[in-house]
Amino acid sequence: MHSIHQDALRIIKKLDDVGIELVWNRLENQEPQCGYCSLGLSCRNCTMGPCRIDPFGEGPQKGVCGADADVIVARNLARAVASGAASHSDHGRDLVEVLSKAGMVKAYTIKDEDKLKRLAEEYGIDTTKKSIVEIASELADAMLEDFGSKKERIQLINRAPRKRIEIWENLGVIPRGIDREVVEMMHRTHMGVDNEPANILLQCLRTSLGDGFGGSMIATEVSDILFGTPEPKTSTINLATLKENEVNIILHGHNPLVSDAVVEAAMREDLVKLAKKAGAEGINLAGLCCTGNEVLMRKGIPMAGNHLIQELVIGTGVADVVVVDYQCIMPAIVDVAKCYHTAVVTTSPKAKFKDAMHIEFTPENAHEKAVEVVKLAIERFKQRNRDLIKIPDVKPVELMTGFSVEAVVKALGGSLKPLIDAIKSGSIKGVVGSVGCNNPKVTQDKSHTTLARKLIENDVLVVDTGCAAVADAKVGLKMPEAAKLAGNGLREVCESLGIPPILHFGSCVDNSRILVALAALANEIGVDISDLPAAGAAMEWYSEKAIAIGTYFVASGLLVVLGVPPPIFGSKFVIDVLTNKVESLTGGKFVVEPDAERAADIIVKHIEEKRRKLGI
Ligand code: SF4
Ligand code: MSK
Repeated sequence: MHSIHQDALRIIKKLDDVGIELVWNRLENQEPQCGYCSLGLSCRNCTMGPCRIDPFGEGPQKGVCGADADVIVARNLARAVASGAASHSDHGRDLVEVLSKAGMVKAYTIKDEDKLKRLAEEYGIDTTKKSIVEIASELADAMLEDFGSKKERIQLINRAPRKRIEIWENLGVIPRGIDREVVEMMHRTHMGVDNEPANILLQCLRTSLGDGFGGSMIATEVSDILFGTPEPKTSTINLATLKENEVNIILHGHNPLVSDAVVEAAMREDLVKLAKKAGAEGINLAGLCCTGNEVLMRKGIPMAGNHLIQELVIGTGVADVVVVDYQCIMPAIVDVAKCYHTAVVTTSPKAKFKDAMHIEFTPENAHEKAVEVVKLAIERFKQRNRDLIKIPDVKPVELMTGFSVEAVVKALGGSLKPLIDAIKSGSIKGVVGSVGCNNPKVTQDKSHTTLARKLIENDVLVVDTGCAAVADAKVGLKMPEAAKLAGNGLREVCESLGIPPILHFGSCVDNSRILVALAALANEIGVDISDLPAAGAAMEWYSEKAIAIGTYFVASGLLVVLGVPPPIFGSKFVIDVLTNKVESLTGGKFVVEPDAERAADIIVKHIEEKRRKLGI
């Protein structure tokens, strides 16, 4: 089965009936996928190759240059970590560049001045007698130095507990600069540079930390400063959030810079009037993937779905415009859109799509371009083919969102102490970050939701981000009423606070909120992150960004369960390091377990073990 959800299954059938090719068909067309690549045993890092290593030991055991299986597998993994870290971090840099202009351009102002000042002070900036615009500009300059300069360490790494920082210092994996670690990773994996697999894997830790405590953390913090720190609110989710009688604009990608401007424009009275003149009852917005998570967390904009919904949303026949920024946007949506009246609009000079319409957003023009997108959607609304319309006949599911770390602390009455007390008393056994994507190799959302249900049953508080968060929301796990599915301890805590047992922490870059929360918990208790009864899981991951996230969780001392096997099984050495030896270095490790029930058992056992060691 492709998905556990009726909304998805109904549109898949509709599109299948008319022969529109979807991600699952294309996966089938690719099968059998290359065994060498799946094991990480192929290399095309230079033109003496491409090379591959025979996993059965009968064929070649060395590439043309002499690299063996361990080197090739480690190098391939390293390049994936570098790409994932680069993606989050470049997203962060875009936000910092806008921060430097905030208040000076029409579309972007400072929404959270307190957070701006707190961050500025954390960066050592004197905020007295300075205007908000001046502070924003100075903070942006200081943050840009984290990307690449002569610094010895990035600023926000200092949020980690002292013991954790010492572990990293001893391993030599403190990131010096966000860009620097990515560039060095690419350098090391060039032919003839770093040919010691253990050394390559250490640089994986450093590069990923430059993402988690660098690029991603900056992206989250600056998004909060520019667009507001999320607070709890309710909204709705699934394909039934699309409205037949309204102009539908789908917001897809990751960076809130574009989606936030479009949300503002869609609320303008003159544009709503224009939509009504075109025969619509209004303008409806729905999010996809992480840009959807961003506007859901801050503005309560409904969510159409997660990664594997992106083609299906067009298949409803009512998506008038799909406006995208970057990351996780399948080129295939342009092909599906050709069968409908839908315009796919790209907005970034670094993410153009063949045959899509390009409306380039800059900090200076975002306001006008957002209006242009809304007007385009109104025009496209008029061109809908009524015969092709089918919104799944299901009810939108309600959800609660907006749990920034600040919001959690506020809900707890101003400090983390009540949470620590609940953990100590055993009402809450531990905390798990459930993160990552959808992957067509896995029934959509089955593993995410199975894991989440089993964890809360065992009194484990789940915080989720990205597509995992969307999965949990679609089955109703993000409403306070879901507390009745939790064990008695967690249930009581949730009911007393009026919160769900699964807290939405945001988008992919917002995994940094999980790091901040765990670091704060560890600091408050006076232990290291690796001592906490905590873990991470990415049951349906697909992207290189997820590899970077998993790696910075492991580097931070967490057990991380992966539901989709990473391409490392061609090297016994790399498997042994990542699933075993790394634990003696960082306290964290990877476990690969595709079965979500078993994954939950592993995590619960791990949490019990950590509790035992803490004596609680
Ligand atoms: Fe082959 Fe070595 Fe070149 Fe990779 S770097 S393609 S293993 S020769
Ligand atoms: S959108 S990286 S599919 S979580 Fe962040 Fe979802 Fe994964 Fe993209």
